[in-house]
Amino acid sequence: MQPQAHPTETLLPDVFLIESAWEVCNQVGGIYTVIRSKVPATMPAWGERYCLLGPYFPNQAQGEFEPLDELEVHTGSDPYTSAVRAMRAQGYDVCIGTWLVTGRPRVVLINPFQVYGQLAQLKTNLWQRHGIPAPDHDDLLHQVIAFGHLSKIFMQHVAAHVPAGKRLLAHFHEWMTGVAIPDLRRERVPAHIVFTTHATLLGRYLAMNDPDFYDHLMRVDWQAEARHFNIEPAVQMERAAAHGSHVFTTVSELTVRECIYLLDRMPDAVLPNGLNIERFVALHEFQNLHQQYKSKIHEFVMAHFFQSYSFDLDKTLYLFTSGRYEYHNKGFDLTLEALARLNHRIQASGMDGQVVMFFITKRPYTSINPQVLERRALLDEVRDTCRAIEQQVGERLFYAAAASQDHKLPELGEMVDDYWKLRYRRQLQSWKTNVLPPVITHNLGDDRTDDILNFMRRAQLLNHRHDRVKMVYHPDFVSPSSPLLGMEYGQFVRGCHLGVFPSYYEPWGYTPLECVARGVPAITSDLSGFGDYVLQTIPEPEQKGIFVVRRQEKTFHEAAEELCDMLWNFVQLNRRERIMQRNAVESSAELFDWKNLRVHYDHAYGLALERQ
Ligand code: G6P
Ligand code: 1S3
Repeated sequence: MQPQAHPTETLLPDVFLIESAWEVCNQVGGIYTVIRSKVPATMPAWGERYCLLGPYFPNQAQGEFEPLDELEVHTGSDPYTSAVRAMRAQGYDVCIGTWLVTGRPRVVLINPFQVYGQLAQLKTNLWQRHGIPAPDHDDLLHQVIAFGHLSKIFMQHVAAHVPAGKRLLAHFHEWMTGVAIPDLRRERVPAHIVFTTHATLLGRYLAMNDPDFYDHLMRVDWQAEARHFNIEPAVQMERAAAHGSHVFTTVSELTVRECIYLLDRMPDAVLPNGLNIERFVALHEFQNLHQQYKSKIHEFVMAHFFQSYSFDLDKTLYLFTSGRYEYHNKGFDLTLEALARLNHRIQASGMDGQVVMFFITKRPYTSINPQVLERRALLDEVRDTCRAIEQQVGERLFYAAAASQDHKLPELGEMVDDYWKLRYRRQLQSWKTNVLPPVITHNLGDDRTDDILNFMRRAQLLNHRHDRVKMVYHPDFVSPSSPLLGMEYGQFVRGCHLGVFPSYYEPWGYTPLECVARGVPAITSDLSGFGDYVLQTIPEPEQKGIFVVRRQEKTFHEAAEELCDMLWNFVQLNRRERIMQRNAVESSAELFDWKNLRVHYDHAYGLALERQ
């Protein structure tokens, strides 16, 4: 049963809430999006009683954190400022201020390195008190252990400063912050503790390495596997946090199964992830943005392909996938297989038009491929020449119009100087080439063993003129400073026609949801938390432009065929149908607004307050 929405402020006015996450003011992956996007829906309910806690890394915090005025730190009487003062009095370096994101929440950041001198003792304590081993030479584990110790001290001080009759809720995300939980329980710090795991550590490793992960899940010997993958300390921390919390939660029903079999605790609640959905007052505005950013993608595509051969951009569809480079888990393998099949289908059908597929991920590379940069630079020169001609013709035409006796349009070609005509011709002659457009935009550190490239080579998906599915593998995130796709990721998403994310392992998966929030249709899978949630909550999701590939109990080839069918149906839509589909997608985005999904957090908090 879905918990009912209720205004937290009227129900829990006596509660202070700390949310602790490694990614507060420190973007690493999806948890940053969870915490940050939830703030606008959290602040109206909790206001001053809400505080985020995270590790302090100066370079990361630089652009996102604004420290509180020292006078306010000295005079503030709330439990958080009081706790910071108390810690500083003990000699600790603790920052308090505002996270400069929509909603501007209170945030406390603590530098983990300040207790590195005590690491040996902290590790001994972990082992003796909780049986958690901690090896040497693992810096992430060291940071986590140090931060766990410091957060415990902070929580102790906050608890001591919570006014009489009021209560403290401490919500930890992931094992990296959850490591504080065992000691908080051991020292009986009066806090109601919630722990959320966004994926199980072992689940991720097993899914990456075992093609039958879901079949074997029930029989996994967690300790043997943790040792096998050399991740036992982190797995032990995760288990200790799961078992030590009053309320244990995760992000999807799929991860619930992992928690049961790999962590041996059934989660008390599922907290699905949302976004801060911002809708335009006028519906056509987001459609206009699609057109605007699609034009920017056109520029890239012209530069990349037209030197070798051209095609009709008006009949070109932009598809993309994106995410961490986990070839199998993110479903890149399935996507490639389906694209190869789609390529044949379009060729065999004689259908007009083509697809350009972007793979946006992050791989070690040495440089942008100079050939790709050159293609772009040459096209820029062609454009400069066109602009010069346009200006010359414009001025001469205006003069001719004013002086005209017969009111006829003059021959425009005659208005161009020979210099520009020659330059135009020479540039085009030297620009055109027979070399195929590269399938990858960068020079990879190791391109022989790259799975995406190897598939393209094997399947001959190499941007031949006759290929109707063209490939652009961009092994770096999209950014406004890039000379290739110089725009924000969100703008790139808007400019595309369809996002393709048929993951094999994905506890939640924000990428399709980020498409939906921008009115772009998306494909997900029933092995992703998001896809599973969609199947449970939206009847006929395909009517809303959300397509779920069935991968549970299906072979790879069955799933690839279903994905290919979905892509095939999509490429056959006409423009009007695509516009209508985008409208339907956009209108469903509100279902995933934190304003509606926050209720699951409220429910978990209610549960935690009943337990101690
Ligand atoms: C938006 C714009 C329209 C444009 C359309 C193109 O809806 O408002 O002016 O024609 O996008 O859609 P397409 O799916 O072909 O990129
Ligand atoms: C995890 O981040 P990830 O990409 O390592 O948490 C995300 C937020 O809950 C989730 O969307 C994702 O599936 C998990 O894998």
